[in-house]
Amino acid sequence: MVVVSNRLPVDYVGGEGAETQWKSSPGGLVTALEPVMRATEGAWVGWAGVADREFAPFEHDGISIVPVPLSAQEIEDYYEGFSNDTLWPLYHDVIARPSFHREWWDAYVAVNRRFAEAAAAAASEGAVVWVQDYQLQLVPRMLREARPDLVIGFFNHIPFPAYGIYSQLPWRRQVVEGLLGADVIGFQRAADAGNFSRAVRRLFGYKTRGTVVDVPEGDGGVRHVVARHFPISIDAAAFEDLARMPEVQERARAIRRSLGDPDIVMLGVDRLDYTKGIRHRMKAFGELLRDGRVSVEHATLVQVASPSRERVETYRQLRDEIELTVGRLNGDYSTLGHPAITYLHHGYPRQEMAALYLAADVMLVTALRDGMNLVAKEYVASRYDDDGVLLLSEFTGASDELRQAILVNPHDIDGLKDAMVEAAQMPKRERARRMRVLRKRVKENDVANWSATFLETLTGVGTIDPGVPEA
Ligand code: GDG
Repeated sequence: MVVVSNRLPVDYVGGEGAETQWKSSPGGLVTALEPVMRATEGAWVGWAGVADREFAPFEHDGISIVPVPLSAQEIEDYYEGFSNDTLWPLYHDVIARPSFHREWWDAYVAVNRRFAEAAAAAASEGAVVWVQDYQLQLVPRMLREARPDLVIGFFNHIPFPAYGIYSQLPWRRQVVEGLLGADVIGFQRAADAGNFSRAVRRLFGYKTRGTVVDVPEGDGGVRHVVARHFPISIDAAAFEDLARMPEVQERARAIRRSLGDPDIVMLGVDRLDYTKGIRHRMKAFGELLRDGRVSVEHATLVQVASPSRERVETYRQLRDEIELTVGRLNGDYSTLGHPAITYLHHGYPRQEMAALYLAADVMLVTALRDGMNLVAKEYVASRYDDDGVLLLSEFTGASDELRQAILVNPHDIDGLKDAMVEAAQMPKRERARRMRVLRKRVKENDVANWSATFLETLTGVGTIDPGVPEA
């Protein structure tokens, strides 16, 4: 098996030649795929995270790593530009305005071709190749053209927008064509798969039956492509194990003490991204303080906003806005020893994240649009004590599964305020009842289950039943 993703599962940490050093960057995808990769002597194709450097392929922890080089200019145009300033805002329902630049598109095509070539060279006859995410949507078609023997899967980690929005993309046909090179195209939600099928029908007029798209081939035949949802998840057991560690529990108590021992700790954990609704939740919390519905002695908000895409202008502006809001709210409402908002612009080790989850009475996930949102699932997985309340935006993929959360529309600030108060006041029995159902769901569909389901579908193509129609 060959996995292709923008970033490799390892980071370059220095050294030259034989001294070159690498460190694993543990993420959900790596955890899920590691066992399969080892068992199949798999290869991982991706960028090492440093510009203008070529590295020879090497072995790391039983996985063969194939680095793809990117120049500083390509990082600007393909990654920060087309991926994160065109596709990202477009696919998240234009919450921010997407920029369309032809030079960015050219770089996207060139870089996708380089990834496809590297994958083609790494794959043995008849291998399974699994391409990840929106940065590499042209790779499936390029790979199929070079290597018709391969079985090709693609998984889109972010939403796929409705056609009215998608159709703004000047290269809308090329992108759909690129994706249709795969045998199976996976999405987070049934609605995303539905949006994709509609785009296929509108742009190409191909027939779709349930989850199957009939793609005409040059020889007059038809190739069946499956487009359906495979909701991604987390390594739930690993989060529970972390949360059960005595030192993590002690750390959770210490966190609460350091916040002035309030009755209610509310928590947000996000990459600092405009899709996550951080401003909306701060506005709602600020108004609750202003209205006197909560006081800083009673409730406090901790916001971890891990640094992200800091070279993209929209992200710089967002950071300024959030930091202005935090400063104002703290200036207006904090008292000595009782902060209104504790804002942390850092990344933390996973153990600290588990302690934060345990310390939080209310977890605020107020994304305006989010493919899945793993933070919601991590919170649930950590709460082995069946306590805590998850407040979850309807616009996350996670809300399809986590129905026992308090579901909110984050654009409705009054509704959000009421939901925050409801969460803070929820009786213990009700909290436990909801959390048990949420936990059952997250444990049943963990990330191992996700990858197994995707790969079973991929290796079973040809025998696929059209199944039920997607929404
Ligand atoms: C994309 C899609 C989809 C965050 N800060 C720290 C930290 N994190 C970890 C969280 C979580 C992950 O990063 C974020 O995952 P999310 O799913 O919440 O969001 P995106 O980064 O936008 O991910 C999303 C996902 O892909 C998977 O398909 O769910 O919809 O947008 O795991 O815990 N981890 C650590 N320190 C931090 O400070 N250790």
